[in-house]
Amino acid sequence: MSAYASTELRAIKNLKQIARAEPIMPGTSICGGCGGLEALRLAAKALGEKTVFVNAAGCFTLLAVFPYTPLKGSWLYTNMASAPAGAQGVRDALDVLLRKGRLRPEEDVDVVVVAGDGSTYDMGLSSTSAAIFRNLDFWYFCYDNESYGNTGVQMSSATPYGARTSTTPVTPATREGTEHGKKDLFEIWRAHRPPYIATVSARYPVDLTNKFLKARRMKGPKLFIAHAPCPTGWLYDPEETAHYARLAVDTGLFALKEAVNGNVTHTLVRKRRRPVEDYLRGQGRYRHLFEPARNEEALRLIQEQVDRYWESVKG
Ligand SMILES: Cc1ncc(C[n+]2csc(CCOP(=O)(O)OP(=O)(O)O)c2C)c(N)n1
Ligand code: SF4
Repeated sequence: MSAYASTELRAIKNLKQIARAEPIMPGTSICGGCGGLEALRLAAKALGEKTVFVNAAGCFTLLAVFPYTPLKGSWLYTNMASAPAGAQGVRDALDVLLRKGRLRPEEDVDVVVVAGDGSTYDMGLSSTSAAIFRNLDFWYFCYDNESYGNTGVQMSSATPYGARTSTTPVTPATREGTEHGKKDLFEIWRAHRPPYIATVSARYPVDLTNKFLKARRMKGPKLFIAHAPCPTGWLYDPEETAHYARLAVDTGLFALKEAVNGNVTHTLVRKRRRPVEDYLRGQGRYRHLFEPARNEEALRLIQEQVDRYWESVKG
């Protein structure tokens, strides 16, 4: 049960109302400064202890290396493509126990998929689509570090245009590194008509928490895409994770929004956005856009894409 149950799941207004109890113990094998871990920590506060995490292979698999886990909930490890299918098995087993009276309703637990963008946008998309289609009652937490981080920062279909990865290096023929844009996972899920979809950032913890509290009122598939700055893959100093997490939102590159029964609302709309360059500059994965010469065309394309997105939101 959520640590917020006593407030009857009413929206919180400020940081002080965020649960103090720490759901993730210190001493994990995750890199220092991992932005995804901070988002999961806040999510776990809102989810509470009665949770089964169903994890697709990736960086966060290091959160549960038998017999140790820093999380209070249970943990089930699956291969990259099958976490939603694993979640279906766990939910079905819980439902059978509930039906047979071997589990009391108050003992029931939430089933939460935890997966990186490689599983979420690529390998696990088919099993996710099937789980949403079956209206599985589960939560899906994707920490989107925009690459296959655990295996050496290869490109995923969540890697943004212009970022360098180990499989999209910068060469005279590929001056931008990654030439594709990010898949629109929010819209892919929305086309399946689940009750709840949200994007979240650990730098906006009140917004993140309220989205989890709101989703608790809904049964069925619930997606959270957490922006996950990754010092190891994005090549910046680990102490700057908060800086880049904030800039992603403040430049408009990462939009904070939700869709309740398909209706989209932006939960933060800035009157003035910072230029995207403020976010790109300083990350090693974008260095080639600035040095040895500025790639004006690529920088303009990225800015225009963001401006177009926010223009469409107004309309
Ligand atoms: C079917 C399959 N292919 C490849 C692998 C090897 N593998 C393990 S973790 C990983 C990267 C996962 O990337 P992502 O889902 O983005 O999570 P991250 O590592 O970034 O946390 C890969 C390719 C695997 N476990 N299963
Ligand atoms: S590689 Fe990136 S996402 Fe993975 S644990 Fe390290 S900082 Fe986090």
